[in-house]
Amino acid sequence: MDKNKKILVVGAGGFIGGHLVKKLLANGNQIVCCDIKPKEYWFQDFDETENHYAMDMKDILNCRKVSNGVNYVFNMACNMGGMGFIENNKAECMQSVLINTNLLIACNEYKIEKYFFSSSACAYNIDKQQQPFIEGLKEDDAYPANPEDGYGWEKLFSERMCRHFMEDCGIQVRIARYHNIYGPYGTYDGGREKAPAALCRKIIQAKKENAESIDVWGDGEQTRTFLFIDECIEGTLKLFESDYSEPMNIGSDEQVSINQMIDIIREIAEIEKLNKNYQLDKPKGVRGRSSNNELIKKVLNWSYQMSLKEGLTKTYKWIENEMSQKGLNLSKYTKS
Ligand code: GDC
Repeated sequence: MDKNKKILVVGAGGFIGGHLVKKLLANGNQIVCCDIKPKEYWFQDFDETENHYAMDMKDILNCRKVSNGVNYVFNMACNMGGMGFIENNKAECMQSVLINTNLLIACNEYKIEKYFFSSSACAYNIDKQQQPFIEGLKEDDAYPANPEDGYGWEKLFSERMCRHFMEDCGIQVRIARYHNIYGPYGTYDGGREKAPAALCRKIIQAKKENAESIDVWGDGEQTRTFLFIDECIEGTLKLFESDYSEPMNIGSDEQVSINQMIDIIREIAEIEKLNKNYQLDKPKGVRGRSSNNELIKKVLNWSYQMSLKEGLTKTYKWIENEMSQKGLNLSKYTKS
């Protein structure tokens, strides 16, 4: 990354946005950060950056205000969460289309050089994710379109909006489809947490209380691939610097069932036995999801390295430490 470039990170107070800002700062870039969340809810907050707290990027005036004079824009902002959130807040999730739309309009007005959009594995056709262990989803598998209702439709639509701003207006775009990114400085309670953080939290709590079981959504046989945050940032920057403008998977291919992931976390917690209380009426999402990583290997010569166990160990330790300092449900930003 050219350190002379001034970069806007939208969603800088969030999980992936915060890690991205940290990396870009280390590179020496000048950074403008903004997020709809007030200051106290930012996961990472740096003194060296120009920070705009509680700034709603659904408003085009705010998009114009912060896009003026920057070279690059990373759109890491959307109203999102794990299955518990996106399944029950589809209208909220779809409104993130305004962030992408207004940002692209502002970026075109100010002739910014390059635009990054953080898309999701939820953009993939759900018909291809009905079995627990599936072949990895290739980028082409998003079409014919039948994505996750609400959140996934917004992602797929916004991907296409990026494509057409590139074709019609000449903005360079880069689009990543993230496959369940996890790690420290993310949500672990409050309703928006994804499975890795939620299950770490439940096991930490069970250990503390000597509980014999934890609640698990579904029958635990549903599968996913998960990618550790540091590797997500590495892949993101590689993609950004490349000349590849179509959507690209950024994920691992270590596909595990939720039951298998729970067993990995149980070992990290050094608990011998833990029963699973399956809650079949809770949000489950697709039955099986896995990332095919051939394209990123071919185009960027990049692959993830970290095992799920290693990444979960780092995540577990961070959540354990947070819970011992702050407890549960203390600082969760739930208002959209
Ligand atoms: O929430 P998530 O990580 O989202 O859930 C994965 C699976 O884990 C689901 O089948 C869910 O039912 C199961 N699960 C079991 N127990 C629990 O306590 C729990 N909490 C949670 N959250 N899940 C539990 C995600 C989206 C993201 C993002 C990624 C991209 O879908 O929610 O917004 O875009 O996909 O890959 P997941 O993987 O279905």
